[in-house]
Parts: sequence; structure tokens; C-alpha cells
Amino acid sequence: MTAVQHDIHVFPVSGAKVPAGATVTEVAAMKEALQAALGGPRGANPLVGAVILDSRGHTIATGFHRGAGTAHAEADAIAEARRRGLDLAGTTMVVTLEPCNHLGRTGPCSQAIIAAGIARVVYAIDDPHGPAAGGARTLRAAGVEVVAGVEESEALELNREWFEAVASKRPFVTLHIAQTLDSRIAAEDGTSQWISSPESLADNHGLRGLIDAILVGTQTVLIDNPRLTARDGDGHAVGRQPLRAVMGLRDIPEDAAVKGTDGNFTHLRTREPAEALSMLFEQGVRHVMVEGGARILSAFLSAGLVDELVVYIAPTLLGSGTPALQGLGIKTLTAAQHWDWDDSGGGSVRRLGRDLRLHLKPVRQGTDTPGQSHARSEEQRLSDSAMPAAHTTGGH
Ligand code: AOF
Ligand code: ZN
Repeated sequence: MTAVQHDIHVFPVSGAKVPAGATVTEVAAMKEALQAALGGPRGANPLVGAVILDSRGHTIATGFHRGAGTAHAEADAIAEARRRGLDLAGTTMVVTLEPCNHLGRTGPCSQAIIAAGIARVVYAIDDPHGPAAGGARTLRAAGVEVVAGVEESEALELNREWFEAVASKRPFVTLHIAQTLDSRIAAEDGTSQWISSPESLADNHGLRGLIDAILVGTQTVLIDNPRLTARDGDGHAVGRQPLRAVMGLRDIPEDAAVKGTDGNFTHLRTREPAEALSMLFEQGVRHVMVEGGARILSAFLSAGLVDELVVYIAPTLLGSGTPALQGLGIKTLTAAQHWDWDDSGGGSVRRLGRDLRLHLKPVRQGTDTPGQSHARSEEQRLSDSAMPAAHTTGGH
């Protein structure tokens, strides 16, 4: 933790001119904003929180980003203030990310801040995403006072996986597992519907509405023939539909349900997670949900290419059948993969009907929890010839 508890501090990070340091009140507001950010889901966009302070330093509005396609945190906070009939002239916006400068699906936040008459912006970390970056410059040019770098390491930690995905030009990866208490995803005879409760299925279909693509292996298509659409409780396809992606070398039957009729389908002829991700990135995918089967889940985990884990556990035992994972090339406990509870996007542990929903993020090397890199060592890889190919050296 940083020791900023008193006095005036300056945190220059952008190399740009810093007009003043942040006050103790603003640092406290930044902690509030970081907390508010956790209300949103992870994915194509970072978690972002914003707090507006009046001239006496009192919080008058709080906002956060609810995922790609929805209002940005700054706009959300401004809208809340407007709903309450507040005048924002002369106020301070404290936000966990540099306000965006682009007209994306929403925005640009820099213009919304200027238009609202906000006098001062305190933010935590620069936006690394080329098209959106540059908000600080625009704000300063319009005469808004800007302070950058407040609680910067906390803001980096908040979105560590997102920053890494942006830097390596690959989609953010959510891995989804629906399993029994004893980690089976299908019974001995191959039956797998319906392990999860209707509440878990609804939750998963909600996630499908937020992502850009959903990915399974050819094996899953050949055995389960899934549709991979986002559906409501009645089974009707609803909302924005993710790209349906299947990876693997085998051909996909003409009549496979996943092909659909809307053209929103792609076959990635590779067994390598890193290659599949770069193919998806080239097709514009910024958030992919990997749904299975066991080989694909294991290959992504082995490669250290999972940013977020969502596990639905049904209180059901099978005792035999298909295990959720096929082996991660781990031979000894010290080589185990460690995961952290992720409090964002609905929390780390939740009951959904009869099921439990667990939400986790990777433990990083160099963080304070004991853990190993999630990427497999060359030695592990060579000693495990049964694994599907996973040749990336990237990872956590
Ligand atoms: C902000 N505030 O709350 C977020 C920002 O597709 P769009 O229009 O939502 O833009 C997404 C990009 O905007 C994202 O990659 C990141 O650079 C920035 N996210 N910016 O000012 C926010 N979520
Ligand atoms: Zn924005």
C-alpha cells in the first residue's frame, strides 16, 4: 500500500506538466472510485470508477462502467449528478483511468467533462489503448486542471489482465466451466445436459450478451452440437450475438448447429490457444469466452492465457465421466497454478439457485500470494506428451 495519508502529493506519470498535486480528499475519493469500479464486469473494456467532488471536497456523485457498449464511468457519474439536479461547474472529477478522447461506442469523456464545466480532473493511470488515449491533453488544452498518477499501482492492479491483453494485442479471455461437485463436465455415457441450474444457465447467457466471441473445440461441436447463442429463459436468441468460434483441425459438419444461418461463425483451424487468439483479434474480437471442452480449457490454462475464470459448481456427484480439465502438465504441488478471488462483476462467490458461481483471476508472479507462473515451463511441456499443443511462451 502507498503511504499517502496526509499532506499534498504529486504523482507525475504522463511526463506531461502536472499543475498541482492531489489532496488527501482526492486520494480518498480515488480509493472510493477504485471500489466503485468493481461493480462492472471484466472484458473488452477495463473496470473504471469515477467520483465527483464539490468545491468543499464532498462526494456528490459516483459512477462506474458496466461493460463494453455501455456508458463510461465519467458519463455515468455525470448522469447521476444531473438526475439529482446538480450543477457541475467548478467540481472535481476523480477517475481511475485517463478519460477517453475518442468517439467509440460512447464518449468521448474528455468532451463530456469539458461540457459539464468540471474544473479539475484527477486520474490514476494513462489509457494504453491507442484510439482512446489523449484525454488528458484535450482536457488541459481546454483549461481543465489535470493531475495524473494518483493510486496508479492500485489502478494497474485493478485491471492487470486487461492492460496485458491490450499490450499483447489479444482478446481478453474469460474461461467458463460448468461442472459437478467432483469436477465432471459430462457423465460416463457423454450426457452433459443439464449439469447447471437454470439460474447458472441464465447467468451464462447474460455473459454471452457482453462478449465478442464464444469459443469451443471441434470435439465439443461433434459431441454436443451446441448453438452457442445468447438466449433468454424461453430459449430464444436475444440481444447482440457473439461470434461463434470453433477451434481445431477437424472439419465441422455442414449441419452443425453452431454454423447457424447468420454468417456469425468462424472455424479457426488451429489447436494452439495463442494462434486462435490472434486470429480472433484480427477479426475484431476483444473479449472471448472459452466454453470447452476439457482439452480446450486445459490448453488455455496451460498456456497461461486465461484472464478470468467463471466456474459454476452444481451440488451433484458423478464419480466418473469427463473431468473438467485434462491435466495441466503439473507434476508436483510447487508447480500448481494459483488463483485469486475476483470481487468484480457480481463478486467472487455467489449462490445461483442450487449452484455456486466462483469468479477468479490469476495470481501473478511477484504478487504477495505464493504462486507460480501460469505459463508452463519447457520442462513441463516436454514431460507431458498427452497434452494438446500449447506452445505459447506468454502468460502470467
Ligand atoms: C473511459 N472511461 O469508463 C472506460 C474507458 O468501446 P468504447 O467506446 O466503450 O471504448 C472503449 C475504450 O475506452 C477502452 O478500450 C478504453 O481505452 C476506454 N475505456 N474510458 O474514459 C471508462 N471504460
Ligand atoms: Zn470515456
